[in-house]
Order: sequence, then C-alpha cells, then structure tokens
Amino acid sequence: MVPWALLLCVPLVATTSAIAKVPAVSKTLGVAPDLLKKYTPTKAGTWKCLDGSKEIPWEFVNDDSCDCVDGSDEPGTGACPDTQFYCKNEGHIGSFIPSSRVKDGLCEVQCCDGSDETSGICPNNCKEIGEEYRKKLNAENKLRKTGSKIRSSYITFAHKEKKRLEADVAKLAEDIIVKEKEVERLRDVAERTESLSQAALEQKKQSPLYQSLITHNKALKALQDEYKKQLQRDKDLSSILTSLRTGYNPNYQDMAVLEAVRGWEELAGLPHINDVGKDKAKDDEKKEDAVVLKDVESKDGEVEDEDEDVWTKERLDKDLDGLLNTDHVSLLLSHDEHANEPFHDSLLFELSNYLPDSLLPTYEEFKDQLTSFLSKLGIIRSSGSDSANAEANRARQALTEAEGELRRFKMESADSTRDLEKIFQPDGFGKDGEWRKLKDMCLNVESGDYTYEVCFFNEVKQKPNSGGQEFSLGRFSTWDPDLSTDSPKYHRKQVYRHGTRCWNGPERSTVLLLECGLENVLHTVQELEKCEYQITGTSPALCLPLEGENGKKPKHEEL
Ligand code: MAN
Repeated sequence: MVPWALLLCVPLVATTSAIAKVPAVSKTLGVAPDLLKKYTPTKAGTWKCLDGSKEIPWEFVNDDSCDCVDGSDEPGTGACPDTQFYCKNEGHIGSFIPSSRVKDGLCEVQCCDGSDETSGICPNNCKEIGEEYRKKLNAENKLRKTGSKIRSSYITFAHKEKKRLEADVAKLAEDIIVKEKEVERLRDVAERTESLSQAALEQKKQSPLYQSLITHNKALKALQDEYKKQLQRDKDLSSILTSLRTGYNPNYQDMAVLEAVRGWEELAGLPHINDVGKDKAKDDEKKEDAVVLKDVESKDGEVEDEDEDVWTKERLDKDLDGLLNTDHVSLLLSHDEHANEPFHDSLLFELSNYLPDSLLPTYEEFKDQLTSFLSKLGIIRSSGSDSANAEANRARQALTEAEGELRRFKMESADSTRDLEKIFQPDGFGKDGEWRKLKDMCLNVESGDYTYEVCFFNEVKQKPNSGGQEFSLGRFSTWDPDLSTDSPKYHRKQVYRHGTRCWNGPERSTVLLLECGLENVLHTVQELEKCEYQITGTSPALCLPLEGENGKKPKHEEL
C-alpha cells in the first residue's frame, strides 16, 4: 500500500514533472498491440492495473511513477522495473525493448521510429529500414519458394525410400527363413558326413601297417625313456667315482679302492690322480693318447655318419622327439592316398590322350558316372584321395558359405531396419525425411592446400591437393547438440567427431553450418581452433515452405 502522505505528494510530483521536464506522453505509448483496448479509462476516470490488483486515476497511467504491482501503469516510461516497451516502428515491424532503456538518451536499434526517446532525439528510419528488410525478405521468400519445391521432391524420395526399405526388409526376412533352413540342413549333412568320415578313419586304423607303426612308436618311446634314465644313471655313477678318485687316501693302500680308481681312470681316459701336475711330459703323453683315442672314435663315427639312415647319439638327441611326435593319422591318410593312386607306367593306355578335345567333357562325365556306379557295387574302390574326407570337407565348406550368406542377409536387414527407423525421425533424416536424399552424397570444396570432402551422415575428409596424408575430420555424430529437435534451426548444424587425432592435440572434428539454397553445395572452410573445422554450405533440404503455403497460416511478424 502507498502511504497516504506519499499519495498526497503524487499529484504534486506528477504536476511538477509535467510542467518542469517531461512533456505529457500518450497513455498508450509503449503498449503492445494486443493490449491496446485494455488501456481505456472508466466513465469515472479511473483505470485498473492489468493484474486487477488496484484501481488508479487514469492520469496515473504513463505519468512516470510506478503505481501497479505488475508495472502495467507505465508501459511507455522506464518507471516500473522488469517491464517491456513496445516500439510501433510503423513502416517496418514492431518490437519490444526492456523499459529500462526508455528515455536513457540512447537510440535503440530495435526502435527505428525513435519512440524510446523523447520526441526529436532519435530519427525515424523505419521507412528505409522497412523497405530494405522487405527487399531482403522477398529475395529470401523467392529462394524458399523454389527451394521448398526441391525439398518436397526430397520428401517424395524419402517416401519411396521407405517403401523400398520396407520391401527389402520383408524380402530379407523371407530370405533369412529360407537360408536358416538351408544352414540347418547343411549342418546336418556336414555332421553326418563328418561322422561317416570318422567311421571310415577308424576302419583305416585297423590296417596291420598302421597298427604295427603304432606299436613301433610305442616301443621306441619306451626305449627312449629307458635310454634317458640310463644316461642319468651313468652321470650319477661318474660323479661318485670322480669323488672317490680325488678324495681317497693312498696311504691306506686299500687295494680294492685303488683298483676301482684305476679302473675308472682307464674307462674315462683320465691320468692317474697321483700323477696329475707332477709330470707334465707324462700328462701330455696321456693327453695325446686320449686324442688318438678320440680320433679313432670319430673315425668310426665318420664311417657311420656317411650313412644318412644311421642314428648317431647326436641325431638321437636331436631328432628322436620329432619322430615320436609324428601325426600318424595324417600319415595314414597320405599313405592311403598314395596307395590308391593309379599306377602310370605308360601314357599308352590313357584313353583321354587319344580323344579330340570336343569329346573330352563327355568322356570325363561318363567315366565319373561309371566309376561311381562300380564303386557303389563294390566292384572297384572309390578313386580319389579319401572320398569320405573330401565329402566331409565339401559339406563343411557348403555349410560355411551358407552361414556367411545368412550373416550377410541379417546384417543387411539390420541396416535397412535402422534406416527405416531413422527415415522420418527429426534426429535422423528429419521429420519429413527431407535429408534422406543426402545420405551417401559427397560434396567437395577447395580451401588453401586442401580439398575438403563432406559425405553427409558419414565422414568429412581433408585431402592435400599436392599429395600427402589424408585426414579424417570426423564421422557424423549429431545434428545441433545445443538445440531441441523441434527447434527450426536444429537442422542448420551437423557435427562430425572423432577424426584423425591431431599431433599433440584433440581428435579432429567438424561443424557443418547449412542454410537454405537451391543447390547442395559447400562454400567456406575455416580451421577455427587447431584441428577444429567449420564448413559452410547450402541445401534445399533447409528451404521450408513459406508460411501460408501447405495450409499453414501466416504468423504475425515481430522483430
Ligand atoms: C595437418 C592439417 C591441418 C592441421 C595440422 C595439425 O597439417 O590437418 O589442418 O592444423 O595437421 O597438426
């Protein structure tokens, strides 16, 4: 409530201000057009604040003194806080400014009629500005009109695409069912053929040759184990005797010990322990003897080594393990293959050598049929390496191929389903599907040393014009991440992220800024920060139909 003493002062202040500085302003100055009819006095010469909270004398409206709680009594002055002033801007478009800027001595650009300041301070430029604005608007509208026709052809394309994708998905669903059955059948065939070939293998393993080979192998393995044990035993024994030789006390004259030491020295080719170091000449003589002994041994060895099949001690150490680990099943199959190979000692009886080329295919076919028939009757053995194995391989291969095709069908179906979901999504190809046309479309623009390639919804690339490394400037990530999907500007920005990493910096990324234009074209490229690129361009997909077209009502214009 305003204190009564203050109320008494109000007419005085108002009168004083009216006389001294502020020329009386229109009661509707600064009132928005839709509120104008509310600014009329009652018959009693009063007026109600817009929030209905208070009734004041009509003179108090726009008197530069705030009376209403909602500030509605001062639309044309800056007297009430947090209120808006409306500039009519006749000849152009009306606009609001915060009331605090009214009569602050500055001409607001939004008020081209200068109504925000006392008359005479700011010029009224609305006519020229309005004309300029309308010219620009007309040009833009013309562009939008033509562009929106192209855009609607894009929408038609999207609807066709939708149908095509739906048909694809339906067809693929059928193909998948058929392929799944085929895979199931081929798996069954492969498993059965493999078990047959397993049975055939088991049967081959019963061959006396194979059985004997396995027995030999086992015996050889046992022998190797024994041989290793023996070597270890020799080593232990030699170390015992060596300790005895160096540690016994010759003063005890124990003949049994002396005999054992002498025996060991002789066997190992060592000098007698008492002579070691005493008589160098004798040592040398002994050494020479030992060399002679070695020579004889090695000569014997040489004689034996000449025969490659002889297993020397070294060869036993080196190759025996390999021999024992032979894959006997492979060996058996190779043997079988070898044994079944037809024996050719002369070309004389190869009939195909005498046939003209034109008859060869018929001959081969007839031969295959005949051999298969005879083999079924058990008259001849089936030819080829191991028919059961070959059959199993073929069956497994057919299965693998069918599985691969099934995977491909499923992937294609998943891709088409995903595309189908996105086709009329605002964050996909737009609510009307207008961006679908640009999927897989690539545009280029040259700038500096590079050509920049934008493949919509895919990737942006930087290609050096005079050779060198090409960089990815990011893969499509999102439409404008700062706006909601229903914002009219949402599709004016695309962001491409996670490109090639910058040397000592971030991964390269690109922002693509688009406007309505009659063509899909790129205009400029800037590297705003290191490895952060901005590309501008136009697309008809952004040319929305004019308000009033397509059944939409034109909206009231406001700046
Ligand atoms: C390349 C280009 C440039 C980028 C540097 C960063 O030369 O991708 O655009 O600024 O690498 O090292």
